[in-house]
Amino acid sequence: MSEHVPGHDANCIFCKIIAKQIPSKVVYEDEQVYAFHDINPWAPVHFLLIPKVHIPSLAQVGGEHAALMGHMMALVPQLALQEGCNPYPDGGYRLVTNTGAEGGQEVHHLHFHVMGGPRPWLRG
Ligand code: DGP
Repeated sequence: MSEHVPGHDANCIFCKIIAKQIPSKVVYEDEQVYAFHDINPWAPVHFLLIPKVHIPSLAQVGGEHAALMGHMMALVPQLALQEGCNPYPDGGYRLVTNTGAEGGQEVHHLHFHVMGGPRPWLRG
């Protein structure tokens, strides 16, 4: 039997990763967010940064999430360097959030892909 936890979707794979019901390679964790290596990396550095609260996608983000979004954006440059992306401007990284079916979203828990490292890997 599973207890209902506010902000947690028991059927969501990323909520299960946050709850440590599915193993992942952690990059960073605090009370609000979790970051972990993508299981299918497209780049030498590829991790996902997600809020712990279940938000299906960027389409559901509103003003009430401003502080959380600011926290996540401020973490991106710090975690990118921590994970081995080279410094701006000769290095850098790509930040992507796929949103909805036409945006190519497969996992419906908001996530930011952070991808970088030496080329060639960049598409488009
Ligand atoms: P998107 O298309 O933006 O929804 O990408 C979802 C990403 O999530 C995809 O790059 C693969 C990754 N992913 C899916 N399932 C798992 C998992 O169980 N563990 C990890 N580490 N990554 C996963």
